[in-house]
Amino acid sequence: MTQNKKVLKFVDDSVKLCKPDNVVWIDGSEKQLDELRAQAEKSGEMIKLNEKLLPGCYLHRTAVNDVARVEGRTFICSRKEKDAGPTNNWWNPKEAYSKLYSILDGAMQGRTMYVIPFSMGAVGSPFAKVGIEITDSIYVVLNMHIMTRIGQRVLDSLGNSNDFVRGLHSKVKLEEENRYICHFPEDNTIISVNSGYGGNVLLGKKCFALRIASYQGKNEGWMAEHMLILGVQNPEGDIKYIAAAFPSACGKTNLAMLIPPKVYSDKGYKVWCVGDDIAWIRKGKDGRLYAINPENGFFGVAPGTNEKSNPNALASTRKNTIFTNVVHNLENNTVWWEGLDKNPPKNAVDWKGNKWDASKGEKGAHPNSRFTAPAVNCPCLSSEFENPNGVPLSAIIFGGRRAKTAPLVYQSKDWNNGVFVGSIMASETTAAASGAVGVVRHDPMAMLPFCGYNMADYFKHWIKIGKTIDEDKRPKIFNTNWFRTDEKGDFIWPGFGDNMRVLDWILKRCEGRVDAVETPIGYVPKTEDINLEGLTNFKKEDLEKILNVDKQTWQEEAKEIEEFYQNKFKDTLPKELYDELDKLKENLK
Ligand code: OXD
Ligand code: MN
Repeated sequence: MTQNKKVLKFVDDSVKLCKPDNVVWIDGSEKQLDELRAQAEKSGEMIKLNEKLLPGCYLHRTAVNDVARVEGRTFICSRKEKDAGPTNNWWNPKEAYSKLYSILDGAMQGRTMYVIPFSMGAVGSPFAKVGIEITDSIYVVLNMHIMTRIGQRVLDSLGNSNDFVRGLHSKVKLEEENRYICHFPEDNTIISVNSGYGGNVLLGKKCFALRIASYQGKNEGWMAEHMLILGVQNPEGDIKYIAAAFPSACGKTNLAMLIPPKVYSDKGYKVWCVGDDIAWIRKGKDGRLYAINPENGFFGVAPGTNEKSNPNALASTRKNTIFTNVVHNLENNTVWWEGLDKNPPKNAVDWKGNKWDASKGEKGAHPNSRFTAPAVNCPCLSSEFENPNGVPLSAIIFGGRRAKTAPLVYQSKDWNNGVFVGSIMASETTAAASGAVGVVRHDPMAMLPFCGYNMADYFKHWIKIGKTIDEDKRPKIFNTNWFRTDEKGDFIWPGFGDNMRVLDWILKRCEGRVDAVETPIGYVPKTEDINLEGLTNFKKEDLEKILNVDKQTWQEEAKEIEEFYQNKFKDTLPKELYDELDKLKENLK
């Protein structure tokens, strides 16, 4: 399929190491994919679902001990430890290669090795980057087909270039104690062993498009971010684009596919989805920042997705989708998860493969169960989705899941203050990564698990990018928090489609069409400027509550931030961020 000597050598070396029975190059043809689907069905790796109700859809179950990203076993293997920085696990590359090669030695005996050429970004886009993933999993091939652009056309676009990421994955024996997700940014290489969970094994996604790409972006002058991208169309037909960073399982997919409330849709507002998880951002010819979504599908969290919370996501999963670790509804050979509707199937199998009785109170779908759905299925997919030059950004939003502290929305004072706002992001942990859930942790720019190099240098890179853009062309930077709770622990803000009301304020601020209240942390809306029309059960007093910036709480937060900065980064942190912290402390006096 290719004459590229570097690609051929990578495959040859991997064959010598893993010793598969045979090697199959993925050309991207439907014929080949169909054969693989049939094979996976025959072996039980995937279950074919009801062709009438869910055409082209399959169900897969991972091993019970392999259901989320494993941050504790994810490594950045740079030559110098300081280049991985204080927030990453570091492993000396020599030792890491040696251990990984010993695990991979003969790991594919009796198996087939698949070679997947893939492109992150539309093939031929100036943003696009090529990868080759080698794997022994058909599930990985079929997911990569949905999540990226694969096949012969990718090899053709690569030509004889050496500019591709080498990804080597093997399930080996799915041993938890020998599970490693390793990145070698200086070698453009990723090795993942003993896992079959998407975030650990679809190497185009977190491993390449965030960890390796963030490192490439630092060296090449662009940014790889854990951000959704959406376009808000106003009644005149103008579309403004926003990128937003939220930690895993904090509603990026829901915001990216938002359906505006009636008061907005009646006037002609629409929201278009460009991406729900990753943005690659670079300066365009006109001096503004442009973003593409390097992916080609959605790897979304299933539980909680329903007709009300996210009808567009649900519609995206109605054909050619792979479901992982959800409930198998045997009544009609479809799928179900908690929060889909109030009617759990009576005759069903849970995510572990056991007969499931909903009335016993145990969850049927894993909280991190997923759908892998093609982007083209999405009813609100932006017409700019394939635009090789991306979309121009008017605003950037950072946000977390915070029961208290952060107001519904605030605007930073300028670019560096915005970088500060991103750097102090904190959020309650979710089921997307293994470990405790609901614990507040600092997660700068939602990149804590995904920055492929020293995070202090990453902050410097953000500051540097700001300097390269004229002030009037820089996107304005905001922070949102949909998750403030009342005394009973219930969410105060309705969220979902009603987040449009906040996006509306954000865009008005970008256009200088609305005033704001200056607080110690930034600009907060005047209550009358958040449109509450048509919102039942939500009072102006509730809005006042969630827009409130409590000085004492923020004084404590500032102490927290200082500790975080000092403990993690000490004097490696850019001076600009310490200056911003000083300003915040001063404002809070
Ligand atoms: C994801 C994640 O899958 O962040 O997008 O875990
Ligand atoms: Mn994510």
